[in-house]
Amino acid sequence: MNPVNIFIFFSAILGIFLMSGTVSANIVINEVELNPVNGTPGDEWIELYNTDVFFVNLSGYVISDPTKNNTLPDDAGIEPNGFFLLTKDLSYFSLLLNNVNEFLTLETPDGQIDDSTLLLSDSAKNSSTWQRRPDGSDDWQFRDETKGESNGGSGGGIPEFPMFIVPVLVMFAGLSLAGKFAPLRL
Ligand SMILES: [Ca+2]
Ligand SMILES: [Ca+2]
Repeated sequence: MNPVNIFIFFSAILGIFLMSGTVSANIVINEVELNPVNGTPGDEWIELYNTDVFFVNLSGYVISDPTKNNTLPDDAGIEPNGFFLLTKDLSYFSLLLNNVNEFLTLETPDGQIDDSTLLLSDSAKNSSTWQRRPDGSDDWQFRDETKGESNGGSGGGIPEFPMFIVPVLVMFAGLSLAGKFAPLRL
């Protein structure tokens, strides 16, 4: 195998490795209403966001704060780049959120921490919420709610490099290994 082919081959391996990093489920706690309009207990809600481009089954995921937790049921799932709301309308969701110094974590079914929030406080009984802006980013902002919808802002989303480059690298590596493509011989 000439040096070019070796380079392409290892590029493909690297691409597959990078792609595998994006294939793991990546669900984030995207928006949190700790203190809803009128401050009614039970009206708090949590918005999850799927940063990946494939459906994720949320069965067995656990949303928690330091003293309470809720496990998501078998029929819970989230569409690619979609949103999932945890509200009192769901019979299984009964997580009352603290207005002050609330800290939430999301665990995968095997107990791995998938995401967590900052230490959040919301003293105003209005429609302002804590939210990642843009969706899935590390930038938390306290602003008007976007329940079940994008938090707005620009940028964010999944890294596009692995998804676009990997199929190309794999194709060239395959052709190269098959001896059908050898554009440069050093
Ligand atoms: Ca509020
Ligand atoms: Ca939102």
